[in-house]
Amino acid sequence: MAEFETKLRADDNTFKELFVRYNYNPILTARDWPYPVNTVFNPAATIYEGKTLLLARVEDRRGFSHLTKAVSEDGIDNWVIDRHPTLCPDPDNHPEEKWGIEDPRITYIDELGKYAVVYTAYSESGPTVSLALTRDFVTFERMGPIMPPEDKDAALFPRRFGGKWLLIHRPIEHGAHIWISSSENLKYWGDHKILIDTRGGAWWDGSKVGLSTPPLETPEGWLILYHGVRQTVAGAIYRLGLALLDLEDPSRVLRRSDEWIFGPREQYEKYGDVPDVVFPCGWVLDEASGKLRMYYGGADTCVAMAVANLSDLIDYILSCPQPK
Ligand code: BMA
Repeated sequence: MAEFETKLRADDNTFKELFVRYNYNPILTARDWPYPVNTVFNPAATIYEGKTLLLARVEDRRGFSHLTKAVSEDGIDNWVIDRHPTLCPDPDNHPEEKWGIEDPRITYIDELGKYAVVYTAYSESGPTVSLALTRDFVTFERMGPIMPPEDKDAALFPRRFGGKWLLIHRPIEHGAHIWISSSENLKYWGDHKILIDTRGGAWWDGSKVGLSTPPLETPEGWLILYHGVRQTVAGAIYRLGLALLDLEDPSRVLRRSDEWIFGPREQYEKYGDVPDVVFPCGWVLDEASGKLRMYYGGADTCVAMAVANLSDLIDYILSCPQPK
């Protein structure tokens, strides 16, 4: 028996995970919320006034989502949660938000001195990508839908390339691939191009792919974390993979991981409203330590965190194949 246990431990160590889960996951659940909600998941993340700010998707008991912020000094615990929703759907002025707003991604845009929050607006016309700008996460300037439905999983790059903004997004029809588009004014988008395709068949990302966290600028290129979905007879499995985009022309994919690097394993990832889902919408780099904190939804029910060394992620993605 003792020998068996030693063997098991040895086996556990043979595969070194790039992202290590926080021991006290989940970090936020519906029970922590200051008002009654069904679930809290898929948070965006950024640094605001030196603190970690999460903008979580909060689903009420009708099934509609809104966004509420939680702020922490160290990004790990002692979260201070807004007493009321931070950003609510506004169906009177924005009918595309009738069934809620979901899955935000935050990018700080230096040129504007504002944070861009790109989120999924949901209504009977299907999910679509909407944009709001804010300086303080209290008041928001809504720019409305920037893509026609069906589209989701979008985030902005923090700066222009050759005078144009770039957006990564995922139109749903025709294979559910990840696309990249450009704009001169953040409102009207064109030059649409497939960036990362679904690989079909047996692949872990065979049925759908979508951007997870906003692109992270590194000297080697833009680091991309994306989710891939595999449909099985038991349902869908949401896992994560990495890609690297060219620094000056992010429509060029330099590398893409063949294997998934993080997937549902723990109770809070495997059991919940939607089983077998890990779904990050934000990550925060601690420059001093080089540690990257990824915040993700577990099973569409709670918020969890996992940490990686950025240098390990870069070493790993540079060892991955160049897509043909
Ligand atoms: C996606 C989005 C996510 C969700 C995931 C798993 O399409 O709706 O918000 O976490 O499905 O249900």
